[in-house]
Amino acid sequence: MANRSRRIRQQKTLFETVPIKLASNPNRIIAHLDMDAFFASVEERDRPYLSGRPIVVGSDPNGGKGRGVVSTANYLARKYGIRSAVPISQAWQLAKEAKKRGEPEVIFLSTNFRAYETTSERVSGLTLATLIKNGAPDGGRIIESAGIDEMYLDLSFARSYAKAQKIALEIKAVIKKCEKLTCSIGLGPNKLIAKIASDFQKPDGLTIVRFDKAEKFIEQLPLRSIPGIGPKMVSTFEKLGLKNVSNAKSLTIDELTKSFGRFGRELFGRLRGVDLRPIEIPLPAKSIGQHETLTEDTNELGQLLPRIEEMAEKICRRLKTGGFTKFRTAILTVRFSDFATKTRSKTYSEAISSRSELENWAIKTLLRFLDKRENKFGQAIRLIGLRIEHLE
Ligand code: TTP
Ligand code: MG
Repeated sequence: MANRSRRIRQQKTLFETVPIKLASNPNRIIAHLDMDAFFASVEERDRPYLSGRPIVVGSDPNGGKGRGVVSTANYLARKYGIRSAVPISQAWQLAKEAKKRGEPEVIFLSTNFRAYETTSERVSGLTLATLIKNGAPDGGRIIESAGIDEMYLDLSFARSYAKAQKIALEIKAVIKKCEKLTCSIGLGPNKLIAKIASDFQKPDGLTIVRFDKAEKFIEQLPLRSIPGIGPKMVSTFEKLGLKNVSNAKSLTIDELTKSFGRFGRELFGRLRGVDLRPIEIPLPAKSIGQHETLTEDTNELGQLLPRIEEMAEKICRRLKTGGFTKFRTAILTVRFSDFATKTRSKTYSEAISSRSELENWAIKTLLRFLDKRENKFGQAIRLIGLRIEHLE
């Protein structure tokens, strides 16, 4: 035992990568899902007459005098050099040149965020449903939204890359079938590797990089493709004579910290394919909540009432054992059988302590989800959750 701890201490000082690598969990499997040419794909899907044409979504090109930028271009328009953040006037010019060469004309469209947001919500619902169907813990920290068209998934519950791959393929198939959209997924031991992998074989790709291959995978990439390394950092590396990931690994943590401040330590790990960031679900600080997936989807009040009563009771008990007496905000979450999830909250002007008040509000709010007010199609409920915040 003594020998072993001396050996680890020695390695720690001799070889700085060891403590960082030891901290990684080899059983973690993380996926990053990113929709392909998202805004443009939604437009193409919703207007079938655009199918197969180069599409640019962004601000008004105004005959080449427009001042905004391109939000995104589909893959056909990208062939003309048009992509996100390119000035719309330049995109117009590139489109004009393509047309002169006799290539298909580019269609310019303005953004329609509502359509992208609702599509994004449905994609998240379909993904969550597929995960739960495959044995993921319902209500667990398994999905982190990372933007309108991307999310991280914790597939560690799959226990093997083979199973995780099967789940990823199923998610892709479900999204394709239900939303008529493609996405690309990366699987890896952490968020960093998964994110890079999802971009590796776009569109409609699936790239798997296992724990033991992560460092080699990162090594062959240009520095710019490591998330967190922007053009400014690349030029700092270049000034130090370091052109790629493999060169950059020659720097110690201290040297990286000197050049890049506090991010240096994180960077030391990233250059080695190590990333300890957890899947994060933005949870309100200092809150107490309960949720329950019902044994059977239902919209019968008689089945739901006891659940609410029980949750209110447990929450108020935990409020007291947590050293609080009152709360100001109550939140009810309802997940329907199609996985659409809705939340309603109430903030009291003065903090309250009453369990029956919490219960009454929750039941009154739940009733809205059982009739036409909040449930037009009479869907059954799959999960209910109750939470209190602003504890005093
Ligand atoms: P991305 O996922 O970066 O791009 P994308 O989905 O269009 O294409 P890819 O297949 O390469 O993933 O961004 C998602 C959406 O966010 C994109 O469709 C439009 C929007 N967006 C902007 O509005 N401006 C930008 O600069 C970028 C990068 C994206
Ligand atoms: Mg995308």
